[in-house]
Amino acid sequence: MFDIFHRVCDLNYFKHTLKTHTGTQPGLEMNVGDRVRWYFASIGKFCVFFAAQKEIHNTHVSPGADHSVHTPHIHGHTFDVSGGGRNDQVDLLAGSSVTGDMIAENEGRWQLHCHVNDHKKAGMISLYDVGNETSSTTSCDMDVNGVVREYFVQIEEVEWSYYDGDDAYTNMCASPSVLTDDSVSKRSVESNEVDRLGTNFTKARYVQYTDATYTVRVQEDDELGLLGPTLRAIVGDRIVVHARNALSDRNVSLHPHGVQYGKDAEGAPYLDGSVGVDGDDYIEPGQEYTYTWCVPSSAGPGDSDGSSIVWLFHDHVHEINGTNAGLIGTIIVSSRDSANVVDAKPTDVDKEIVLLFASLNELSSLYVVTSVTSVVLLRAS
Ligand SMILES: [Cu+2]
Repeated sequence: MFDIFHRVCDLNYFKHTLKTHTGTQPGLEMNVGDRVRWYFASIGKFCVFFAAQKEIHNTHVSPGADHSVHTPHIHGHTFDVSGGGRNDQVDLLAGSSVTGDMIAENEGRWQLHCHVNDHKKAGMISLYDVGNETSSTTSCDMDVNGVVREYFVQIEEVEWSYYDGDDAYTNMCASPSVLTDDSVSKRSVESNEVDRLGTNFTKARYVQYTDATYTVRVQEDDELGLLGPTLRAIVGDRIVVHARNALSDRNVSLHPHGVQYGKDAEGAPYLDGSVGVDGDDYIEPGQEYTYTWCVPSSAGPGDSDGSSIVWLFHDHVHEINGTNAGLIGTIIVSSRDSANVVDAKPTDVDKEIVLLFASLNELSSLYVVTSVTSVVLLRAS
């Protein structure tokens, strides 16, 4: 039996909202074991999330707004996009609609939000509730052939240069040879215009180490750039991430997409009844926390995916500022029938390259004050 949900949200001129109240949207409630069909749709200047049992028409169409790309993302579950593989978020252009089927299996209050930074910042956030009418708790059972994949990740402050001074841009999308002289990228790094901050910034990164002493770093692939380590697992495994916050004065977290987690391993503080209770929401400077993430079949490739699937993990304490600072990494999950058990890589892929396509806004970074101050001091000297 499918629960068919309908929900209308509005975008007014300045605010992107899910027409939410403080708390869950009425009707966004389900129980463990329910089969749920999500309808996501967007139409030009306003967005429509169909996702609740009864339809409530509260749509306001306002003139002028034109932010019609949305990426609604749910915490706590994944769904199968009709004709499009497994995901926990969808891409919506104006006039498009996407359907996703999921089985509610993770009890708790979970966030539903647009992953476009401006939209999230403007309030496009809601919650949905998964109750549990049975006495059994949500399980995180490993496959009999499953493996515990253990990672040691330290969150570190780094001095980062987008341009190394030679004929190469470090960790940018393009090399100088393919940029025209008036391109924004080239002007950003080469111009001395006063409104340019230059190429060197204080950033934060997830850095992988071999063990809990955090002394020996794991060799990184060059193309990762700012990206954190690629965490790997095979369906049926369990991922254990020991995380240590080495930043001097900022709380951080690791929030994963795709994999399954309980409220003690979500890494996202919001009004779900567990803020600050379990220790996962934020790791204070100098502190450590261990996240345990399960990798059930819903975290692996769907029927129309290839032999592996990639998910993000990122800071969710200051989701926008943290990711702009560089706190982003990936998780690659391989299917059980085509993975190397030792390294969890898909056996039918010769080489994997993980690339991040993102516009990092230094003015929205955790370190904006540090970076701007150092530029001002440098110019004053
Ligand atoms: Cu989120």
